[in-house]
Amino acid sequence: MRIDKSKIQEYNDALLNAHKRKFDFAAEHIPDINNIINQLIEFNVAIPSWALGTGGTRFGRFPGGGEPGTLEQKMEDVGLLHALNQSSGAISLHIPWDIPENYAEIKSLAASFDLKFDAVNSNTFQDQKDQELSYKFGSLHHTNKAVRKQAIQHNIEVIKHGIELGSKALTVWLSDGSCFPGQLNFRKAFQNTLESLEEIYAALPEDWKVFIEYKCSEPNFYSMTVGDWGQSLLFANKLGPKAKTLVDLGHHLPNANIEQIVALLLMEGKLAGFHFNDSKYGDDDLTVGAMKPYQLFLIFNELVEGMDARGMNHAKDLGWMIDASHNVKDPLEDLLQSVEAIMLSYAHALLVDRQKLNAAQESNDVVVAQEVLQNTFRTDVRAIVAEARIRSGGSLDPIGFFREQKIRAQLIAQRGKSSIATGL
Ligand SMILES: [Mn+2]
Repeated sequence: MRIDKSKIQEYNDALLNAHKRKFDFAAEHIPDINNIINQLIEFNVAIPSWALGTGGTRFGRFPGGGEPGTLEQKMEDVGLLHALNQSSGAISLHIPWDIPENYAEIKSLAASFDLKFDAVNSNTFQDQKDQELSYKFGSLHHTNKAVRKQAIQHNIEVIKHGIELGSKALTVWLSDGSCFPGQLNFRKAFQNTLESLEEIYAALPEDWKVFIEYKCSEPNFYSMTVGDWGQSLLFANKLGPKAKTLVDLGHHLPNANIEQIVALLLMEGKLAGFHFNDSKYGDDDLTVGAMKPYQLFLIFNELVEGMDARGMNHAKDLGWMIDASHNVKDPLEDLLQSVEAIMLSYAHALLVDRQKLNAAQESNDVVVAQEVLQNTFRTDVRAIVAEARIRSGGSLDPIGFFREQKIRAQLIAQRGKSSIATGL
């Protein structure tokens, strides 16, 4: 379904006076507020094609109805999110869950929703129907060369789909690893993976990148062949300038200092981008900012500082994507919450008084350094983010609008109560 822009306008009009008061108050002491709003307008977070249906756990899945059953419907859903928040202008496809059949049609559909194609994602963590060889014991690291070959070929296929759609990056996440001590020769596993990645790297077009995602555990519980940022960076450095490390917030051991990892990867020019989610215990795939909003702000603080130090474009020079889907919420409402949390953290990071923070760091004034960050974090920037949203044609209150317009009920009416998103 498509959102009628006049309905958004109508809904905004009723809320405008109250918003204006909040915005004026929030903006009062920010000298370059328009510059900050423009940066917020530029910033977009890609939505993965698998986040539009209800996720599940291994215990069950409880779909809420009206889920997108085709790639076209998934794009419609991302278009809907983007119409409401003006910050979700890209979709990240997962192959083979979402193979486009007609590139020209899919591209023109994307253009009609003002969507771009973000990184394409390969999948060698499952066996597909009719697949010749199994990935039970891994893919790019497999002891059997024929299995590695099959996985390499799949990644090259994914690149080909991406080229047709205008993507510029391939994300490789491997479930390769071992569940028991002794199962694997770590060095051989690394070398097999490197050789496989070299073949994939050689198939990348000139202006493409390969993002190497790491994860500390799961589905393997003793070792992961790309288990942390050190391993990913080793691969990225050996492969060359087109290879970079992708950070997924849920893929670390508990209490890892992700902001420090980000700072150093950026310093090395090796940070590919982000998969946003939140977690309490493991790879929980919870809504961004739901558990550790201060950590998210600290990460954005390092991102903005580090990108500015390298003269990078915040909106374009890293890949930004949500990677979460869970069991109990309407996936579209959840994605609106996640994007909002990201925008709030980004806004906070833009507001940090860098001069004061730098001076405090240089003079080892620990208290002032902490004050600078915490005062910023405790500033209410919701009206600033909302102002950016309405200036670009979005809704003042995306979730309020979604509920008022009964959008899920409309989707159920169109697609049916039992329509299930493909892929998950
Ligand atoms: Mn991820």
